[in-house]
Amino acid sequence: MTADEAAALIQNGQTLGVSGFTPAGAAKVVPKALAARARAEHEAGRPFKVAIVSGASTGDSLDGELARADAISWRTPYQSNKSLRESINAGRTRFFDMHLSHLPQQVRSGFLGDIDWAIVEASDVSPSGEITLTTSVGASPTFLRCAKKVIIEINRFHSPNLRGFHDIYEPMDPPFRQPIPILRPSDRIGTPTVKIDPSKIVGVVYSDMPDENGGFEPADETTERIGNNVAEFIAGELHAGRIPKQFLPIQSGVGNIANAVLGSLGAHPGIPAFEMYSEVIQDSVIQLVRTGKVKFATGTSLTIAKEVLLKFYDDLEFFRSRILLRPQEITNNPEIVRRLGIITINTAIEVDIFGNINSTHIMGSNLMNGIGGSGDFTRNAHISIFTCPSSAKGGKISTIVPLVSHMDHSEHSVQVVVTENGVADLRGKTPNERAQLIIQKCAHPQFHDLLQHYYEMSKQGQTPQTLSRAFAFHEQFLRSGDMRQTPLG
Ligand code: 0RQ
Repeated sequence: MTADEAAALIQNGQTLGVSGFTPAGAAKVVPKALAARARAEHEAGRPFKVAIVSGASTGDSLDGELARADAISWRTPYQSNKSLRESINAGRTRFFDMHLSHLPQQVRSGFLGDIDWAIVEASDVSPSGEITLTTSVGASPTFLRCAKKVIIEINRFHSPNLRGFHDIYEPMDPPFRQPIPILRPSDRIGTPTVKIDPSKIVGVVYSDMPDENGGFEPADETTERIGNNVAEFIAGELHAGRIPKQFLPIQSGVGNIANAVLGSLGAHPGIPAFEMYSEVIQDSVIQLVRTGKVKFATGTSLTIAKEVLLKFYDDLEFFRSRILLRPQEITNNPEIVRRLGIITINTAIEVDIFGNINSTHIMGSNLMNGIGGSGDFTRNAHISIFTCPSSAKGGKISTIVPLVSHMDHSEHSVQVVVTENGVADLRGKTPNERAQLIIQKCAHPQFHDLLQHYYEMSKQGQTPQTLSRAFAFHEQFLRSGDMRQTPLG
């Protein structure tokens, strides 16, 4: 059927489980048609909004188009789209921010209500209901199994030879759950396709749209210094024997900084060729697989620029034994993250002097993207690292603050903080010691005195804090647009 015919089947108030983990593998043409339908309904004076559950973020044809059509009533578990962010922060879309590994089990358990439709991008579907996915797995196997009805978008932009790049495994739910038998990143435990009852498939729509991945900013001096600091730290840990000589798998977060950090890890002579057990496989990983520095990479999405993906498809047989996509419930699974001993590297929006991390909110109130998989990995890591530049917005914001304005990862989960200025190794350190380390090693020199003053005036108890001044930096920014003007209180 056409995308318009598929969109016409969807009713106001229904819940859609959509493919997509980042824009990779996201449903594209049906959501776009649905946005047009919503606009037409609104113009006719009728309400039209749907609830959207995805693997993680999606592309602009889904989250962007639907948000601009004011057609998303409720959204979970993650997003990174400008229009949707605006809709959420303005209160037009209700957003539920959740750990990505939790999503499939919560869908199966009915915590999020019924899934009326699964709309899933595929590279192939057989008459018996065997579905080969494309550049992401995310939560699609669960949506396909749990949804009442299914629409498949066959995307001919993708290689028709993707069978074998996916390892589909859905654990049994408690009390019947078994150990997940992954002992090495490259272990395969499932099937290459998702199998469903074909009678649920009410439509197949064809498309040829590439994934809507934006490229990355080239590494600048700051991100390069952050990357080098991370690489030096990890090489030092290896040298000191705190990372075994066989090395450990790496997880690296999303965004520009994460992409630059991976580039630095790849270039560092003291770091051996390594494996990745991660969530998102970004551009820099593909390059490192080509050079042999990354021996194997598994994730739930292949989030790479169009040109990089086309070259990947040219060399598909080279990558077949080196890249594997799994459900997010498996890539982000705490059991496996802890068992494999993953070194996790994620990005913070702000860090406080005690090592608490805010990954999701700007000035306490406004959502940026969401917690994503950062909590799944951080809490269970062998070594958990957070990176960020020491300042933002041209130096007007210190990313090191007295107290985070929203907390996603607490001091109990965060072991190492890295900025372009240095590395604060927080393992075994008290809150007082942490504060001194983070100010001295990580803060921007412009903010040293302000932070040190806050610490000195607060110095008492296990965790020194002056509650009336803890958000003075944020309050100053909201007043004048510049944290540097924060008065010494
Ligand atoms: O603003 O977009 O207007 O330029 O925030 O910041 O420095 O470009 O960083 O692209 O790496 O994203 C935490 C958002 C970082 C991301 C976050 C402003 C800054 C800029 C973006 P502009 P950068 P990145 C899963 C991993 C949560 C999910 C996660 C994220 C914009 O990494 O969403 O970790 N993480 N998933 O100027 C105000 C501050 C600011 C600030 C930065 N303190 N105040 N604005 N910005 N700090 C696990 C995987 O395996 C993938």
